[in-house]
Amino acid sequence: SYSKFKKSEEILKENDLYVITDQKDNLLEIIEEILIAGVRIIQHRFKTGTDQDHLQEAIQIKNLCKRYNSLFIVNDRLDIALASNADGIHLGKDDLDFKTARRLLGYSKIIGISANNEIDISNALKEGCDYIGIGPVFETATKKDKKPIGIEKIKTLTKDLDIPWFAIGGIKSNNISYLKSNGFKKVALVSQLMNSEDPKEDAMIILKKLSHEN
Ligand code: TZP
Ligand code: MG
Repeated sequence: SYSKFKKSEEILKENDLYVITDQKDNLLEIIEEILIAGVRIIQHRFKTGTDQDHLQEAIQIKNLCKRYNSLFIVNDRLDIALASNADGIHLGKDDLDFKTARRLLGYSKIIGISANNEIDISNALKEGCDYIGIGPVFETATKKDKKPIGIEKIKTLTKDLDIPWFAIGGIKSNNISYLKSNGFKKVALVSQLMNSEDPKEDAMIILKKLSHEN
């Protein structure tokens, strides 16, 4: 049957740029700019504030994403993902386990996990995860506590991986060509767009660099 909406898995597969939010006064404006630029995957990352504020912001971003047929993924929090009717959740090491998330979210929602070694990846695949975030690739102020795993290690980890995976950590518009020349196709980033003076222009530049014509 025909639907004007793409399935979440298709959006994940077709898009190479995954943008994660930071806490900003003008966050909704930034998000709308990058949606206008063509970004189709947004993750809401909210680390400090009340649960009420967290959910309210999540619902606002979800509504924006819906207008632009974009995926809205919630970081860490299953309750916020459910309450905002997110398209999926991103789980790290300290978050609820995959099986519980799948049980509560169902099979129509996306579950992504963070991985930095072979065991993480094989567990994620066994559980039926929809995509993997791998990093940090480079050192990054956004996640100071994690040591970069580097390009060579990521190449080895992803050699036979056949679900979408996104490299993350210290990715900027000026190192995307380098990553691409090393076989990386998909990237996730925070600060490059969240701290940009012109998020729309910068998102367009990054999308262009990631595109196949480049
Ligand atoms: N996970 C691994 S590195 C990272 C996360 C959330 C932070 C990425 O932020 P930036 O600013 O794109 O380096
Ligand atoms: Mg997390």
